[in-house]
This record gives sequence, structure tokens and C-alpha cells, in this order.
Amino acid sequence: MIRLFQTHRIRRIDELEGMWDFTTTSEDAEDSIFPTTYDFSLPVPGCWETHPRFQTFRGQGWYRRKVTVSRSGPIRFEFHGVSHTADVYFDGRLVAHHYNAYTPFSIVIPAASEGMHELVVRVDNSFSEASALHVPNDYYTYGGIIRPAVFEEIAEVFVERVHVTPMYENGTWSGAINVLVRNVSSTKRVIEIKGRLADVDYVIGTVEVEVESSIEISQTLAFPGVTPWSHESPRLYLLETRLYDQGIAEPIDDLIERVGFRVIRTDGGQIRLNGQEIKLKGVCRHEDHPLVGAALPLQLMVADVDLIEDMGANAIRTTHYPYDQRFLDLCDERGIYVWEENHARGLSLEQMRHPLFAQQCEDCNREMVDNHYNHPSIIIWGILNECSSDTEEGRVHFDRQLRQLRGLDTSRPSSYASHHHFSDICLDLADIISFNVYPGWYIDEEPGHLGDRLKQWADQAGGTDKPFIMSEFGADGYYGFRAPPRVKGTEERQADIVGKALEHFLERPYISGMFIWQFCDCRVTEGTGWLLTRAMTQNSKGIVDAYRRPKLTYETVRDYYRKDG
Ligand code: ADA
Repeated sequence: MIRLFQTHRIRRIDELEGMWDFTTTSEDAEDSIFPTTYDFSLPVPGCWETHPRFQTFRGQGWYRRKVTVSRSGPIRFEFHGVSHTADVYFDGRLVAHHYNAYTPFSIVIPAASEGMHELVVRVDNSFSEASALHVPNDYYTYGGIIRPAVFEEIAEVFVERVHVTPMYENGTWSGAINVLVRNVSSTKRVIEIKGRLADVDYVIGTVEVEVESSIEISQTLAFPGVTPWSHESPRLYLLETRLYDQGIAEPIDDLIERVGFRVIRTDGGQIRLNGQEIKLKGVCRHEDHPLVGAALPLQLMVADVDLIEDMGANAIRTTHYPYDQRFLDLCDERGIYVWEENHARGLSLEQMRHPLFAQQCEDCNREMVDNHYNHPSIIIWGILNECSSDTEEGRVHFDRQLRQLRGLDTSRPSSYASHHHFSDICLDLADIISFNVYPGWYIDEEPGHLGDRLKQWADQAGGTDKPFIMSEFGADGYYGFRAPPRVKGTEERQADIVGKALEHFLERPYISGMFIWQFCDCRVTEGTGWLLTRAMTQNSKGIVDAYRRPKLTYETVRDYYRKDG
């Protein structure tokens, strides 16, 4: 399953879910050498670490399967996440190269012949020189086609994407609809674009699409009868877009998106949804589970959301990368507010100097916003968690990326989670000030006191009148380790630390949101240096353990989040 709703009625799509042939080659194998035999069979979506032979394998894995084209014509593939580098071959010919496990990419083959074809994906999860963002880290970079993939038979002219920006003016809801239409044929085409939303049919317009090119068309339409989207009432609408060859009654292509009508603004130090102040009571979460790695099936996603809701949380921070769209669909449905962030965790200035860093971040930002634009649940775009926002050289990157985000989307505020307390020099660049703090764990300071000092300092360091978020706080707690002296690492001590932080943060009106680090324990890369030698090779600050068994902290969080209105 790719999304939680049907995305096409006209376009023929086939999910590429199932068993694929699999083999590995050594890291130094020549690029041009295809494997001759595939001795294994692995599920897609999936991580190869779930196979006993590949539990710690880092290198190149090859996936192979057949696809059947039912008629000669254009076809398209969409991969929602390949970890972390993909080279896609169609009948032995390289048709795509993509870096980053956590963003989708697509491939169009303008003229495929009818019949059976071979699809091969070479997947690389090695920490090579070509990778600036996937580096050994406090989470695990798995290997494999970790998110759904789909095969489509498309028309020569098709809808590449639709973005809808909800607006509320003079008491009426409207939507700015932007459609990207692509022509892969060798003739110029005149195309009519029509749509349907909330039982209203409308015409978006007519465009001439040149040979082998794309064109955007925009139209703002009023939707007076719609019910707005919020946490309390997460009302969603399907938006169906159809393409027609001019004058012909039968549509040639379609795309169904799902939208919610809400506006999100920051104003006078508050986050406002549809004009009302909101407070984010959230958790940070990694997409990770010991049985499936980063390839969580829908059932496990739903179980996570159920636990998060049961604790009384209303928000999730997608640490430290863009998420699987099915999870975002769930958040749309449940009214869970999402801070979605790009993929960059704890990169030092030296790591930010990597020659590919800027480009790889830019690609990730673009793919994240472009693909997730319509999710009403996403209310904040985040970048560069705990990177070098305390240096002039780092500031150049923060500035550039925050500008890029604004260029891609003016309808949402942006932020970044900083750990440079009292030395950050980028606060003026973001719409929301966010600090990762670990009182009681990495530092000994009363959480409220630390919050007050940071807020006071931020106010004169570029943060005046901006909402203020505690983007991380927490403590390790090893599941099952209980001890009366409540020493560090016990479930008791973890609950004490998290409880104390919640007590202080929830009562401070200047704090617009908080995200506990973290929802579940997660696997980390094994290595040297304190971060990579964590006990059990996992980050154990989960409120639930890796298998989602609640620790003592679960009840503590539930008490605080639920009792706070
Ligand atoms: C940081 C970081 C997290 C995690 C956490 C910790 O704040 O953003 O990814 O590493 O610290 O557990 O120390």
C-alpha cells in the first residue's frame, strides 16, 4: 500500500510489493558488472537486515524482478524510499540514480514495448565519500528498498503533481490549485484540466504542452462549504484532477490527492492554526523496529500512532528525515500535528564542508516539500538538526536552506532544532525558535530555569516575538532495569527526568511546543566515539522500547499530556 486512499481511477498502477530476487556484491565491484546469479529472495518494501545473512551488511545489494507492460507506450516508476542510493536499470539500461533513503523519486520511460521487462535496482548503503548526509550516526542507515514502489502505465500527457494551498479570507475557504502537466510525446498537445473537490466539479483551465516538456497551471477556487481541518476535527477532502485531450469527453489521466483546509501562522510568539493558538505536545520518533528495520508496515505505523495518541500527545517530529507518506496520511486522518524535517543529524562544521552537503540537502528539501506539500498535518518544516548554527560558515547553509524552503512553500513556518545554547547565531533566520535540551541527563539544571534562561537569551539573539519550542528532551531508560536508588539508566530515573521537564515546560506560556526524545528506542550505527558505543547499540531514550513495550515513563507522559487541556 502506497497511500491510505486510492490515488488513480484512470491511470493503471501496479504496486511492486512482493518478493524480489536479491544478491550482494562487494563495495569495490566494478559499476558496470551486473551480478550473474541472484541467490536470495527478499521482500519489497523491506530492509535486507531482516535476513539472517545480512543483519549487519553494509555495501551493495541488487534487487531484480520482472514487470509486464500491457500495451506499448509510456510507463513510469515511483520509488518512495531506497536506502540510501539507488541505481535503477530497465532492461539493463541505467534510467535513474538517486541519493537519500527518505525521499521519493520517479522515472518515466516514454516508449516501452508491450511485454515482459527486467527491472534491476542496485542499492548502496555504504558510508562512502559520495554520501554527506548518511553517515555513521545515532540512528541506523538500513539497506534496501525500504518504502513502497509502484509501476504505472501512463498517458503521453499526464499529471505529474498537484499542490493545493488552502486559504481563508473574508470568512470563506478557498484553495490555490497548482497542476504540473507533462507531455512525453513528440507532438504538441492541447489539454483541458478539470477537477472535483467536496462534490463540486470545476475547470482548472486549458494548456498547450510543448513536445517533451512540462507546464504548470494555477487556479484559485472558492470552497465555501468545507469544514476546516484541525486536531479536534481532522476533516479531509479528496481532490480529483483529470486531464482531457481538448474536445474529447474521455479523460486520459488522473491524480487524486487529499487535502485539509487549514492555515498555519506564527504571530506574537504563538503558533496559530485557523487563528487559534495551539500548543504542541509531541514526541520525536525514528522509523525503526527490530523486526523490520526502517520498513514499517502499515500495522506497525498504526500501532505507533495509537500509542502516541493514548499518551495524550498531539504532535510528532519526524526525526531526522522525511517520513513514509502512509504515516503522514495517518497523521492527516488523526489530526496529529507534524514537524517534518530534512535529513541531517548532528553534522559538524567539518561535515557540512563536505563538497556534496549543500546539494544533497537542497535535493532533500525540494523532494520533501514537493511530495508532502498537501498534508494538512505538516505545520512546520525543519532543517539541519543540531548542525553548526553557531558559526558564520554554518549560517550560510541555514540561510540558504531556509530561503529555499520559503521559495518552495510560503504557507508553513520553518524551524531548526539547535543545541547551541547561548551561542547560536541563526535564530533570526527561522520563524520558530527551537532548542534541544537535556536537563537532568546531559546537564544538571532545573528544566524550567534552563528554559527561562534560553528564552531570555533568544529574545535578544534574533528570537523576539517568535514561538519557542523545546524540540528535544529526555533520558535513557533501559527497559526492565529498575532499581530503588533510581540511578541513571533505570526506568524510574528516566520517568523522573521526563516528568520534571514536562511539569516545567507545560506550565510556561511562552513555550509553544515540546517534543520528547524519543518515542521508541532505536538501533544506532556501531562504531567508536561515545555516540556509536551506546549500550546495546541503541539509543535507549524511548518512552517505549524498540518492540513498543511501555517503560515507566509512558504513564508519566500520559499523566502530564492528558491532564494538560
Ligand atoms: C540529540 C539528537 C538526537 C539524539 C539525542 C541523544 O539531541 O538530536 O538524535 O542523538 O541527542 O539521545 O543524545
